[in-house]
Amino acid sequence: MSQRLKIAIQKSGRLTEKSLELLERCGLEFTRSKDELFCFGQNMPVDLLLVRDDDIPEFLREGICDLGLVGDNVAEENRLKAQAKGQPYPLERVRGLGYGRCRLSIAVKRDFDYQSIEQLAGRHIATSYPYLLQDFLDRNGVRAGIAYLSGSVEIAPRLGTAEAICDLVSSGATLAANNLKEAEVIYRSEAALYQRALEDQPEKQALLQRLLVRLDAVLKVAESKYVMLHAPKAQLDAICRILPAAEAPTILPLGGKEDTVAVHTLCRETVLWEHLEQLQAAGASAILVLPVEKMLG
Ligand code: PRT
Ligand code: ZN
Repeated sequence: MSQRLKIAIQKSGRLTEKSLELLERCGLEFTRSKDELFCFGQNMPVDLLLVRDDDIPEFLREGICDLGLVGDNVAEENRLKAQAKGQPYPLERVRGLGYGRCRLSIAVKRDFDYQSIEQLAGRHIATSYPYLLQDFLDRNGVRAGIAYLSGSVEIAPRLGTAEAICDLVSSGATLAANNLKEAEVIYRSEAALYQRALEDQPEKQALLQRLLVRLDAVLKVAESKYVMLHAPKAQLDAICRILPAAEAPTILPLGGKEDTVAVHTLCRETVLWEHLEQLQAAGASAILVLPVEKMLG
């Protein structure tokens, strides 16, 4: 029987929708129902396991699955834990996936006059990430107490169980709502593709390579936008310099307008509202930003 590649993704949480979407954009189709633990790959020998995100590194280590889409924060915490226990950690980060971005930060009460990490010496920090936190404290030569909490870390200072916390932050709204402020960013994270060692399984390895070609194409397209605009000829250079990671632009004449041209180009980095504002300020008009569906070469 030919071998099937097993990919673990989060069953239900912040990464679930984006992970499924990404795999679908790679052309994978599954017979799926969200409350099932297993999704069968219909058009390629690639199946899905829907699990808690914290279990993904362990599933990879034990060979229950071959690939996992998981936050770097979870993978790195597990790597440090294995390292501290002298256990092997045969996982490899294959690609960053660009979603699930967050940072692991130390936060203190808003009225704490925070200046430097030394101020945390001898204090208690509540966290769900004891190994990443310990690693950061060690690298900075600070000795502090770590209080492990599996959730609701942000309420620890209010309960008086810790003076500081170390938790994931994305918008910062949770910290603000709990009267806390960010003091140190100790780790930056995004969802990433991890694999276990597959050297002894050439069939699975070949499948992974096929998947990676598609994944790279999908990731490349994700940020790319096709931009069209009208530019006064005199401002053409200035306008082209604003376009992020732009290819050589196509410049077209505009019927009935001597001093204006149309500019078409592919931007390979995210086009932000700030870019559009700058383009407009430089004299561009009729600015269109179009998504790119597929791209080869
Ligand atoms: O049930 P399961 O164990 O699978 O899910 P979970 O509850 O452990 O994880 P989940 O779904 O909350 O997060 C999954 C992954 O998403 C994390 O491991 C991170 O890699 C990533 N991620 C990105 C985040 C956040 N952003 C995030 N903001 N994970 C959690 N948060 C939490 C944070 O802990 C805090 O409570 O959101 C709050 C802060 O958000 P802001 O926007 O208020 O700053
Ligand atoms: Zn979790």
